Amino acid sequence: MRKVITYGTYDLLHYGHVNLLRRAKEYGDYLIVGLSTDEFNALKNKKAKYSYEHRKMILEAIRYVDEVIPEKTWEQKKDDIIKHNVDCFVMGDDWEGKFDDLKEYCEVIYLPRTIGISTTKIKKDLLSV
Ligand code: C2G
Repeated sequence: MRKVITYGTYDLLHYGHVNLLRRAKEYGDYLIVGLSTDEFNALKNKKAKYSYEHRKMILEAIRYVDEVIPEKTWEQKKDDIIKHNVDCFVMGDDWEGKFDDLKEYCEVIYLPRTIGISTTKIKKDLLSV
């Protein structure tokens, strides 16, 4: 079984997120999402609308997602890849190059972001309704 992993906040889940998850799953048979905890989001200077538990519940309902694990630190990726026997690490290309150190442990793929949608844009658009 070929295992893929990706990480993110996945707040206010939108079609850009689903597009990423769908394409990430094409690199294997089993997709793990390292979901940023509320505490880790604070380290990323992000405040998610939905709690970790609610963001996890929503992600687990996505057909491409096989497992959700907590992302608590920047440094855990290498350990996750080894512990879960991951073959491929996938992120959107806004992270291009940032995780190349993981090439020592698995394939590293950066996929084009979906243009025109983001959680920030959703929040801004709703404010102007
Ligand atoms: N994404 C995308 N297209 C968009 C928006 C997001 O492809 N229009 C991708 C991002 O590139 C990322 C994933 O969807 O791969 C999740 O996005 P975020 O929830 O914004 O994740 P981020 O805050 O970038 O957290 O350790 C890594 C971090 O946890 C990544």
